[in-house]
Amino acid sequence: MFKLMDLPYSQNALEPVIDADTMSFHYGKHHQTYVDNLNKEVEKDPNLEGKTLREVIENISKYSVATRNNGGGVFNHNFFWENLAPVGKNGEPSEALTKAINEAFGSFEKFKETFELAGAGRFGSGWAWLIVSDKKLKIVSTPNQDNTLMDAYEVKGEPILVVDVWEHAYYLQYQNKRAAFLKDFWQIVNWNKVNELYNNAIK
Ligand code: MN3
Repeated sequence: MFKLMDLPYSQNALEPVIDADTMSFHYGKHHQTYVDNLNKEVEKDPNLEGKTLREVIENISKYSVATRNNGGGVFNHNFFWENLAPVGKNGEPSEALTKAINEAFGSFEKFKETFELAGAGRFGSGWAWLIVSDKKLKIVSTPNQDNTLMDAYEVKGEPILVVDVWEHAYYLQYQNKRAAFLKDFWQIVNWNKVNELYNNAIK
């Protein structure tokens, strides 16, 4: 059985970028529902028994559509919460990551712009990701709860940074202004975590 992860901070810790109300619904209701619905699939499919979430995601083509949607939902939200940290306690991109970003996108500003556009341009619900693919940085967006670790998804790579652009991620605070949420998002990126994920991904 899968469990809802503990948040690495309190529900108001990401204010003013993500307020406690949004966090309470997003983590306490939406994320919890993905966990509950994934566990319903575990009850139906003995092949899910004893697997790690990562194993399920990497072999998602073997499982049901509900497992893809809810397993992805659990994995992506776990990843997202760990990608965030309170304003002023969120570190900075390492020298190695900054160099790779400049090589891939021309400048840090251009990288941010491209990432924001990937999020803003995702029609409907989904995610924008910074991934390492063949040791190079790439920005992609995925629909629904898909990610680039899924064998069934067309783009492959190790995620290092993600932002949730489902309306539930921002609507209580930002209403229809997804682009404004994406601009504010940079204030709470946990660069220490992103640096660590980058270092592991290029090994
Ligand atoms: Mn969400």
